[in-house]
Amino acid sequence: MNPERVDAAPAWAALVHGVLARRQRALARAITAIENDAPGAADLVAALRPHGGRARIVGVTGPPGAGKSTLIDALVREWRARGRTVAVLAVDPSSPVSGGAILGDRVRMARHAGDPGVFVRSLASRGHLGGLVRAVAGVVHAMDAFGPDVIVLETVGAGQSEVEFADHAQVRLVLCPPGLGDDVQAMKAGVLEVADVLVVNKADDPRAGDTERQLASMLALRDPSAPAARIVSTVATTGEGVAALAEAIDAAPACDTRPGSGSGSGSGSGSGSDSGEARLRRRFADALAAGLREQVLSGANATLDAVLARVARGELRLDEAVEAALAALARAPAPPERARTHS
Ligand SMILES: Nc1nc2c(ncn2[C@@H]2O[C@H](COP(=O)(O)OP(=O)(O)OP(=O)(O)O)[C@@H](O)[C@H]2O)c(=O)[nH]1
Ligand SMILES: [Mg+2]
Repeated sequence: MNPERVDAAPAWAALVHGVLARRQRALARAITAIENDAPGAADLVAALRPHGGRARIVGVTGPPGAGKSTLIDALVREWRARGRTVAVLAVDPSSPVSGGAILGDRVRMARHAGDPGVFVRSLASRGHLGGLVRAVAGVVHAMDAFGPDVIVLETVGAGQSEVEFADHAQVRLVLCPPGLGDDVQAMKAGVLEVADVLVVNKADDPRAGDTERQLASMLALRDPSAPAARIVSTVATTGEGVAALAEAIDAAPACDTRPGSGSGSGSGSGSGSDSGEARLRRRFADALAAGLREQVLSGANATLDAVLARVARGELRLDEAVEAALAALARAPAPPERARTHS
């Protein structure tokens, strides 16, 4: 591989040009800069961002081993057969380095190596989830500027973070392999709520029918104002059901989740603007929850710490403390632009 040069900020222009010219190597270098939060990387993202807006962004989440990567591989083949170009971003919030799963993905995806219509990249957390969340947003912008027809975002369903990542997507797939048993109920309700397509992958498993029925009854309980979700069964290893899944993805209403992207940039904006608003609201809620969590855990917020101290002294129950904290935050003045960056 070409040794990466760490270019100074003036080199962004060349890199941006390379990405827009659809040179994979330029995109790879741009992503490395964003991932490493290189000096001026925010400028790079800002330069690339206006060039996006074309790709349909598909999020794929589900428990470890559900078959996400195998299914994405099968979808990539299906899309390529339909003449579409694809970029895949695999995100592993649980592992500090590109671990086994992602390495496996690389091997699996190697079959697409040399195809200029397929670009694959993975990101791991390196122990700092906040950094990863930021990097993913930037990388999606870079991939978008590169101009593929489809961007796929794979995230392991290992915590609440998958909802955050899935909210970058316009169409969300949640994999529910058979054999989860009661765990289907236990699956993050939030994840099921935001799914556009529930995929019963590993449909070659005899328990797949049960899973489908369980999911169907859970969907019936979903908030009726939520957009309808479909259930599709697939066998990723053989490709069975993958064409139908591609159709379901095309048929799902694409909500524009790109913040500040109301600049009329073509077909990326879908019909469901209400739903787009709801998604932005959820993204904000998730990001806010993550931010509050960081502040509570680090002890950086004196207001929250004061409430916590009252819990420790037995003056407040936990639920009362939450109310008190929310009330205290509501009284706090809105922070000025670029409030303190650390405490
Ligand atoms: N029988 C069967 N096996 C499958 C199917 N899809 C995937 N698998 C197998 O399930 C295993 C896990 O597949 P992956 O694609 O790596 O799953 P993943 O969800 O990406 O896993 P992580 O990224 O580690 O969370 C592999 O051994 C696949 O061959 C399927 O439809 N049927
Ligand atoms: Mg995987």
